[in-house]
Amino acid sequence: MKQARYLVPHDYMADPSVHVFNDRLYIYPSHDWESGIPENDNGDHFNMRDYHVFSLDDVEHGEVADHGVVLRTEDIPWAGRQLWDCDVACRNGKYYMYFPLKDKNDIFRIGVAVSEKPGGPFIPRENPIKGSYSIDPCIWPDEDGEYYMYFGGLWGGQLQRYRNNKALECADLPEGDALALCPKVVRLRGDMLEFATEPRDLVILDENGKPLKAGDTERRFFEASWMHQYNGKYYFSYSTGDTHLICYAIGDNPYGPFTYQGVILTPVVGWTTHHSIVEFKGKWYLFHHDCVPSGGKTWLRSLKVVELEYNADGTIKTIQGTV
Ligand code: FUB
Repeated sequence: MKQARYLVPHDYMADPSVHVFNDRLYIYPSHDWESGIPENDNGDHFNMRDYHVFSLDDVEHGEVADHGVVLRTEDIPWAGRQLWDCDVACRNGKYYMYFPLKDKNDIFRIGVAVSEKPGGPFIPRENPIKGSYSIDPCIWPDEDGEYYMYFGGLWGGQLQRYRNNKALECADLPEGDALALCPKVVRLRGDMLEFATEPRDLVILDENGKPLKAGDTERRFFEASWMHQYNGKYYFSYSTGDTHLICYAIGDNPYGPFTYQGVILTPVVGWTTHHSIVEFKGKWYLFHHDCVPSGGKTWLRSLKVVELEYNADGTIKTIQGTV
């Protein structure tokens, strides 16, 4: 599959988190729409208000089933605005959706909603996860039986408003030779509803074993965490935001450290780039989005999938964002 396939041509969907549940691929995207809010660096134009779930059993030609609206802001008791990139995990037969949403004070928190089925609907909890902040949760069910959440995002994602899991008086975004802000990793409690511990920094090292610097904007983390495993190694992938790349780093365990490896996806048409990587029926796929169908409107993104390939040494072959 050398040419990417658009998966939901009749609507705008972005930020796909994709998992195999019961031998079927389930896609959990953000749902873009034309809300009329002008574009700015804070991401106010990403004013999403609900989620759909999609599923399919053949990536290249299969029909994409729409499970309909599975969660809406108006059903979330603590909601302010902006449902951004979510993820879903299955534990003990229940499905847990993790979503970033601004609360009534315009602060991003991460909430949980629960379902008996992968296709929802998901019932939200009364309050967000205690101690949660920022955006883009990604859940990794590890072989050790524990579930880990990766999260964080710069600029509109508000990560620069925190240090050591505490809110700052004023946002502080490092620059130049200062160390880059790290994505966060935290183990989830057995009931999947709260953090089991304090979030930790997930450190990304360069080829000399030094943590990436803030000015290294083509390699440092910006948003869109994803985790997968290949040949026993942990692959942490992410967006570099304002340089529009999907990159990856490899580590030996869920906490890292991880060492930067390279670019998975070159820039797509649009501003944001966001992805997930999943193996299905013996092939690996990169799910992502671009703004080609909307004619380049950055807030109206469309879901795509393309095959992903590894080199013999375990590195990933770079995919052109234009295919
Ligand atoms: O969709 C809103 C935000 O845009 C996501 O949370 C980010 O990762 C970026 O794709």
